[in-house]
Amino acid sequence: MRTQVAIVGAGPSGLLLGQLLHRAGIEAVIIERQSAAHVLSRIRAGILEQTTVDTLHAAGVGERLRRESIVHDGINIVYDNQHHHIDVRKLTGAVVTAYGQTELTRDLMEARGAADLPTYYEVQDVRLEGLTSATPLVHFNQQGEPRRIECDYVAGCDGFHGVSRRSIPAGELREFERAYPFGWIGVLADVPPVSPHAVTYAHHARGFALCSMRSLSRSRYYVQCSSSDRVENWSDDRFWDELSRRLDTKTAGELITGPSIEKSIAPLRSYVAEPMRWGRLFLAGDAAHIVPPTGAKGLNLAVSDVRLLAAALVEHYRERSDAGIESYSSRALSRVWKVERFAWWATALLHTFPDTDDFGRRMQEAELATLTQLESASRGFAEHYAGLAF
Ligand code: FAS
Ligand code: PHB
Repeated sequence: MRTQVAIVGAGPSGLLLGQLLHRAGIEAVIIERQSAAHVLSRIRAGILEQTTVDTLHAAGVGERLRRESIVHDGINIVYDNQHHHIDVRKLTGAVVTAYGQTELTRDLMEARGAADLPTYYEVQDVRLEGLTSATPLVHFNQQGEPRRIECDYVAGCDGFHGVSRRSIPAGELREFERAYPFGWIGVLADVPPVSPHAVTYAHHARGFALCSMRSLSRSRYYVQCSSSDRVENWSDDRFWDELSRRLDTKTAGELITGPSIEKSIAPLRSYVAEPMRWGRLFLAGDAAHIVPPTGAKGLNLAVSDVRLLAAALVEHYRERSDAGIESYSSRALSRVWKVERFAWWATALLHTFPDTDDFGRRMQEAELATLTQLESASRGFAEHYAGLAF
């Protein structure tokens, strides 16, 4: 088959790119290793920046988000049994929006299905060929049948473990990585969120904790755990007890617990691959970079890549200009590195590290006091959290 853009991966990056290209009259085919149900079964991000919300509306998939999302004016920071609120709207004029990645992905899948756009799920053995030629090829198998896509460009939206980044010759790729000595165990529970109008980040000697939500009746909570920990070690009772210990007394007293409906451990890592383009292959989202979820940036950074890539491809096909294509990697990476720094800084600030000495702990406490008591520090944090302007 032939198309203009072959998209590898039907996560948020691939589906959003497909939707933006479709709205611009550009043909794209999406191939996905998993089933649609499996993609939707992953519980991941929950907080959207304003630019992400704007992009979803521009893509024509923001109606349910408008109805069902929860707008947050700020976020809470808890440490030393103190509870501080950072008023993001007052400090930046922007807000953040709670709307699960699962729902965003569902909205994109439904829009693609309604337009009957070519999407192949449960493909195997994806292989990219001719990426530095004018006619790259994407090979894959579906139900044992070998298939091939002839295209102008390939969008590698296949996440950290995908095939696209690995299709760039090792000598062409520069990789930067920081693995953290801990992970997050996350619980989804059908109980009202303890703080429905703001996400709460907690720093405690026992470790980091986070209180978020998916709706006013479904909560998402995390606690820092060892990177070698296993879900089986965490009964619901243990999880709720540990979460309560890491919150301030007032918030812990208001926590409503209940049976977990999902429980999983996510490793924390910072990772960037440069460049984000090689020949006719573009990388977007987790295929190119990973941020620790401490700053709620993974999904939002994927959306900002897709915004840039979609605009570059529209400019190529409509205006016969390759300026956007030529500058995609450098422009995307400029934002990627600023967001990587924020997520790395927030992770260092809020988590406990095994090798932190007494001086290091005092520095964390002083940084938290500065962040919550000095308006200029709060504003800097709020500007990053709400999302950097384009
Ligand atoms: P994705 O990984 O979502 O999607 C890539 C898609 O490509 C997948 O569907 C995969 O099946 C498919 N694929 C892979 N290889 C393929 C191949 N060879 N052929 C075809 N398809 C292939 N971000 C936050 O902001 N907050 C969070 O709390 C948070 N929690 C996370 C927890 C986990 C366990 C993980 C892994 C990530 C988390 N993230 C979080 C980040 C996450 O939200 C990503 O930023 C987001 O999913 C990025 O979307 P994509 O770039 O589409 O990548
Ligand atoms: C979530 O709701 O899953 C969430 C919120 C904030 C984060 C990370 C995850 O920083």
